[in-house]
Amino acid sequence: MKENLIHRAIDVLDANFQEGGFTIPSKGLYPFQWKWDSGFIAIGLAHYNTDHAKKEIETLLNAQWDNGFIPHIVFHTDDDSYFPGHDFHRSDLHPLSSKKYKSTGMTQPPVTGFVLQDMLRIVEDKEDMLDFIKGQIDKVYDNHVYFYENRDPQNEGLVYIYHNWESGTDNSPVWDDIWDTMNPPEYTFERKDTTHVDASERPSKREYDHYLYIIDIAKQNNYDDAKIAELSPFLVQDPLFNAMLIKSNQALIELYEIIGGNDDKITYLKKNQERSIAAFNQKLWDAELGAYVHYDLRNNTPIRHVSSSSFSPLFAAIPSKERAEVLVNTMMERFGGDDKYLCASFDPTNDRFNPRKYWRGPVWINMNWMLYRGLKEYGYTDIAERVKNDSIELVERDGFFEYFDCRKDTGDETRKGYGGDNFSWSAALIIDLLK
Ligand code: 9YW
Repeated sequence: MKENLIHRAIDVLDANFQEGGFTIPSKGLYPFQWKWDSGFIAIGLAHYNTDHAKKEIETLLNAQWDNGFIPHIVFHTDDDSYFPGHDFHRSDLHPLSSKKYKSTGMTQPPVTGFVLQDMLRIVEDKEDMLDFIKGQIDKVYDNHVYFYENRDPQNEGLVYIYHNWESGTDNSPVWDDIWDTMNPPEYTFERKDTTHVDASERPSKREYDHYLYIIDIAKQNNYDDAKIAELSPFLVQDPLFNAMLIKSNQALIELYEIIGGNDDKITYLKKNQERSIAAFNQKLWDAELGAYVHYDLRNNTPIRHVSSSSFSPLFAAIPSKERAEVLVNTMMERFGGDDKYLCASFDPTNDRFNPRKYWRGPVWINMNWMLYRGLKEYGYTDIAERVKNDSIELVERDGFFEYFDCRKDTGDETRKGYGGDNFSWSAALIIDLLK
């Protein structure tokens, strides 16, 4: 059973690996290279094809801009099965964007630092991997410097995202609060996602109007970070994004310590790490909800909802033992009923919860993988095992889909997962969970 699932996962990853040296998340639906997908995919690849794992990261980092920025999508080909493509995003507007690769002008959660450390954990030939890491790590470091120097206008130790696509959790109900503050024009465009996936599992047309409008404002300002901080209607300190930065900071510190030298970089990272963790605990913790929440920097107000992003700080060792206890209790009370798989992407007790729709409720394997690791680290072994087993059960029964219904009984005998099929990070992280 276990070996069979691993073989099927490997088939998914191999079929999605492209000649250009990267892996598409899902054929048709997502035909390019996505930043945080690449990281999770490399973790899976490291278990059975070190060359592909290294190539995945190398290809992504080749598309880095001269200011250290790493884009969220690298458009390696002219595939027109995805909207909005490179002609809408226009990365060339930024003076320091890559001259070689077309990309978006927004980023995604900074996972690459901890991914390098995981690749080292996984492979047998540590020396060979360390050589690879030595050749790449400074690019990831530059990316962290980019964040601290450009995405933290009030110098708080927390970085902002300016678009919901930067969060990785595209249509989370958390963003509804922000959509309420905006009134974008009605755009005319041809959706592609709904030609691949049932529209009931995807964001609405009106939500896409918001997504496009925020990009238009960034483009009018040539993707200038300071201008975006000043003008973007969407400006958020996201707990998931900042937890990934903190997790990756720690990985970079530990990797540089293994490599030796680099004292100035270690000092810079440690200084920011301390500030970031303190600010995270101070600003993003909601004592009443017993969870970490998003902060709307544009409107100066916390966005008080519990989502799977609220639990990601466990993976980055951010909460104290006591606070972790409160957080895990919140999770079990709201998300952990016997009728549900862990872990829904949005609070099942909230009116906005929808178990079928993308980031508004379904289970995502990447979030579960992080949660599993975090829970284990804090000593919640039984709950961690449940998260792991739930993930495996869902994939085994429903297929290597993009997301999964969190309800044990959906009333549908022929149930399947939702979104894209043969989805790369679901395959990659199942391999890591099973090994
Ligand atoms: C889109 C590729 C990406 C993920 C995101 C996920 C989805 C793409 O797919 O966004 O067009 O909306 O939300 O996290 O990186 O797998």
